Parts: sequence; C-alpha cells; structure tokens
Amino acid sequence: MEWMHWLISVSVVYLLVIVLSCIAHHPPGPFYTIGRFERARCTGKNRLEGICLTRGECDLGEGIHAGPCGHTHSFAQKHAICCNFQMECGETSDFPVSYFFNPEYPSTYDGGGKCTLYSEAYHKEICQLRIDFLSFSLAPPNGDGYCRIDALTITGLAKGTQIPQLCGENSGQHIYIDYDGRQPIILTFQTTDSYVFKRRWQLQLTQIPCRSEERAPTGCLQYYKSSAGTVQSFNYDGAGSAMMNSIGVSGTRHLANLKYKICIKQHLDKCSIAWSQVASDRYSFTMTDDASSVDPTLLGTMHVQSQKCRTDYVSIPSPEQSGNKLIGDRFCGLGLVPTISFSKPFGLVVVTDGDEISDMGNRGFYLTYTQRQCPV
Ligand SMILES: [Ca+2]
Repeated sequence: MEWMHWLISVSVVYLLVIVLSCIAHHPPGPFYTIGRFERARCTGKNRLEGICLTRGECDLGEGIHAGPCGHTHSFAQKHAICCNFQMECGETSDFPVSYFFNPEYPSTYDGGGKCTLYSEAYHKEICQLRIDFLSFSLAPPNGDGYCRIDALTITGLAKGTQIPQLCGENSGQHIYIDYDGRQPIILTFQTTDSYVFKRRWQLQLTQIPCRSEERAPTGCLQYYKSSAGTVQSFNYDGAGSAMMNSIGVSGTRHLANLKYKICIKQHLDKCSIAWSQVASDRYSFTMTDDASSVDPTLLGTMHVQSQKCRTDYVSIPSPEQSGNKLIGDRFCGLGLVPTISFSKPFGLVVVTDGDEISDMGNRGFYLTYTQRQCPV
C-alpha cells in the first residue's frame, strides 16, 4: 500500500498548489463581498465621502485616511477610519464612492493627452453610476457647440444609451449612467496642450444599487430630487462664448447634437411643476435666433412656443401657461414664459441640432423649477 500513500500525498500537494495559485491570482480582498454593502458611508475631515474601514483595509485599497468614522457602537466600527479613494489616470475604481481629479491636482492642468478612468460596478447588485462634477473646467466648445479642443467622452454604456461629449464649464452639474452589467463605464478626458487653458476636474463617482431610492429612473441623464431648484444646460453661463460659429458670427455656449432628459423627483402632495427663467439673468433662455445684436431688454419676450421649434429647444410635456393648455410642447427662441406641467414624471427634454448657422450668441437655458401643492 506504499504506492497508495504516495499517490495521496502527491494529490494533496498538487491540490494545494492549485489552491495557492488561485489565491495568488485572486487575492481575497476585504471589498469583494456583499459585506461592502453594509459598510457605513462617512464624510472625511477633507469633506470627501468615504467608507468606514479598518486602517489595514484602507491601506489595502490604497485609500486615504480621512479621520475617524464618527460615533458607532460596534467594537469594529469604533476603530474604523473614514477611507477616501482618489483615483488617477489609467486606474480602475470599484469602490462605492471614489474621486477622480485632474493630474497635478490641486493645481490646474495645462497639459494634453488622454486620461482615462474605468468605473467597475463593485457588486452585481449595482446598476448605476452618479457622477458629480464638483469642479469641471475644460476648454470651451467651438462656436457651433462641438468639443473639439478638450472633451470628456464616456463609453462602456448600456445598449441604446448615449452620453453627450462634455467640455467647457460644468461645475455643479451631474449625470447618471447605467452599467450594462458586463463592462466598466469608461471616462476619457482628452485635452489639447497647444490651447493654453487652466483645466480642472474633480469628479465624485457614486455607485448606486439597483433597488436604491437614489437610483434615477431609466432614461434620465440628470435627476433632481429637491422640490424646487434650478437646472441649466451644459456649459451654461450668462456671458457669451468668445468663439465664432462656422459662418463667422458669435457662437453658442450650448453643445451640439443633444437629446437627453432632465427628470425631477415628484414629492408627496405635489401635483404639478412650474418652470421659468432665472430672473436675474437676461440670457437664461437663449436657444435659437440672434441673442447677440438684439436689445437685451427684449430678451425674454421673444419666445417661440410651437412645434416649429426644430433645431434647438426644450420640450415640457402637456404645458400650460396662465391656465391655458398649449397645443405644442416645444420651446425655443429667446425667452420662456412661465410654464406649468401636470404631466408625470416631472421633467423636460433637451434637444439641439448640429449647427448654429441661423443663430447668434446663444447661451442655452438656466431655469428654476418649483413643485406645486395639489389642490385641496
Ligand atoms: Ca443649432
């Protein structure tokens, strides 16, 4: 029976080699479990969000120790720290919340080239990624609304979804993107160093579980959860663009070839939503026509509301103005009359086309919304 013992010993050693090599290739890190769901979120001393982890776990994920985790009862949590994850070009983030800053942060970046971040869902129960542009300043689009100098391009999207290429000034904006269940979402900043510009981006990436209240409804690129607030087009500013468009007149600030939805979460006891221009800014609705040479006091009165809006417009479903139902749902021109919609879910659709040849000096839109009480 000697050979039998020998055979068993060899088999055991062989199995051990296989098991050890598997562990070496897939280290059992602290994060790759459902347990990560149960980790408390925290805000660090640096005001960035993180996860409560032990020092060892934080180090293993190359995180930043951002102070104590706050008041918790369990022994393990008492010794936990708030751990931030700050990603660099070329890295993959599979953390519930992480940050992606420009190279040379906290300085600005004047260089060129590509900087890519991969966002991988950390668990199969993760459906969506929310990106908050805490800060976003890239070279502006050209006068026709194309991001030709700098751009943030997002790929790895679920089939049928489209995310516009972004550039210019977008601090304070956010977007939601669905994971497709197989591949990571890929964020690529492409910049041109021959264009002198102090670039800056600070993005917060938050992974959202499929069954979370935080998840944006399907098809909403932006999702606002307050009962009142403001929305604006990408690269909006009341000051005009310094760029010329393709026919050599003042270009636009808003981006070309957009088609996306801004959604508003309906609050309890709210039955309708009111939309209007931000009153302090005359240019807060300049979607089509000549906003450059017109007398600025006339802005706001030159509104167009009809299905004749075919180039750049916003669409508000089943709109009413001064108690009257409107026939069309599209709004363009140089002004928006206060408009109410009872249609649910609350929101608006943004559409722009591929050129600005019949427009001058458009900014886009900057609107306030207010959810309104149901009649008693
Ligand atoms: Ca246009």
